[in-house]
Amino acid sequence: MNEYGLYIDGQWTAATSGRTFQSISPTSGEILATFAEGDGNDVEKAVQAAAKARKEWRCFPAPKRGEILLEAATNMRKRKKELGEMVSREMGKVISEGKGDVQEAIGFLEYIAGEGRRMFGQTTPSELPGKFCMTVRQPVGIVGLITPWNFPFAVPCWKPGAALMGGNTVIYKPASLVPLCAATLVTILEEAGLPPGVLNVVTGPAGRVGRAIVENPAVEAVSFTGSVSSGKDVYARAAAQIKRVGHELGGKNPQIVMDDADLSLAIEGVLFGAFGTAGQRCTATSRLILHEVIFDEMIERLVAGTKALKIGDPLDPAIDIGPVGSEDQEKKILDYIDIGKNEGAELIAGGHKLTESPHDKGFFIESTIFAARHGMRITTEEIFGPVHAVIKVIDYDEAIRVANDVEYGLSSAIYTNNLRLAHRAVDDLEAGIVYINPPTIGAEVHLPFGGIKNTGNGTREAGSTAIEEFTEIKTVFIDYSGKLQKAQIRD
Ligand code: UN1
Repeated sequence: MNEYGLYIDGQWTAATSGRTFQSISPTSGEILATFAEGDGNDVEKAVQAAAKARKEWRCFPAPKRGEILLEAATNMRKRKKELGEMVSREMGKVISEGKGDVQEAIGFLEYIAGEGRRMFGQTTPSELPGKFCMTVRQPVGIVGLITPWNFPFAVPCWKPGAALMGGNTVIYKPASLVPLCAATLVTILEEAGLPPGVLNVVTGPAGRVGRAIVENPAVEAVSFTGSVSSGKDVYARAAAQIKRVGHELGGKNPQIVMDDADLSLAIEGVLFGAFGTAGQRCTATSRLILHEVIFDEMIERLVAGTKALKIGDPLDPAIDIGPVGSEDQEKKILDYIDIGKNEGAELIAGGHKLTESPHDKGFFIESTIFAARHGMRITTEEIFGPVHAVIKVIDYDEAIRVANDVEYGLSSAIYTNNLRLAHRAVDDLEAGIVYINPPTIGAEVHLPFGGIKNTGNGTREAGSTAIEEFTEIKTVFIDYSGKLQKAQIRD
């Protein structure tokens, strides 16, 4: 069985404590590999390596940084099937989505590699003659990146990809449920030519490794994807040192279906949005908000569609839904199913853990639907699992009011053929992402990704905004007039 150390200064090394942990398949309980369990001492070593590599990487021409990322993308493309299977094995999403995860990583690396030849600043006239004004982008410095387990290749490419492109050196803490995918990504970047010390990986628990990264004074910026409660903790600790933070903290994403919508399309959309990745996406459709006129028909079709979903081994292409990510994850989801029942929501599909063979060795939960009332906990709190709440409304205005009445604002969707309502929804939905007639999942990498309210703090990953999170703007004035000119000083 494979054993992996921490990746510091281009070397795989044991943790200072000598401790290890294992990556375990959520499907079968099989141990996939053993990893070093780092702590604050290891973070300090990683920071020293990042500090040493900083100057060389900063001076490495941006187009050449892009070439390394493009080479990594090309190698991932060649290995897409193998890497997709690794995602399915380690994280549990079905193989089509495992390959989709890898495709998203490839797509983003290809996109961001091109940023090496853009990294645009501004040029603008001066208020004085013989003077020139411009902005240039510079690296932030050493950045800390903390990634989630639900997209083991895609999100780790969004963050390190953009951070490396920006010329930063990186301390990277992958989620402890998917260290094998993280270690594999590192080897791909190393083979593509990333110099030692530029990307340093410290695996281990969030409470020790994550906190040490956030609190290390040499780490100048942090990018974090996770829960609102962890995000608040990261934000507060970083604020004490006036560090820049980029947050993506989840969602409670609604799909509204109006009375004029194409109902077949809306059903297909919600089944994919709610139960794809077993509902374990920040963008998962966790609420279906139905106009009362189409409510009964939609419920009937939704329940039939949900019951037809096949749950099982994510490597089997005939399977629709894999296991949930871990035992803790399973417990949290089953607790929410109890909460839904106790608060009086009507369980209309699923609701149970599957315990018979072939599901007995993994964390399999039936795709679950509640008919609920807005305001119940299952309609406002992020569950991050295959549990979906349906809410009846009387009209567009109530649909929007319900959709917006949560602390999150990541993704949202409306199904309607009414052009006027579609445009109004773009204005009215409080979310970073709005879909008109697709589900809430499936954002494309060349567009900004992120949310408002408690989902985010103003940054956007991916797209043209990705580079903004990881660069500082420097404003430059060049006076070629040969004399002292005083801006603003005049009558
Ligand atoms: C996430 O769930 O953290 O839009 C990311 C989507 C994917 C990314 C999800 N492209 O569903």
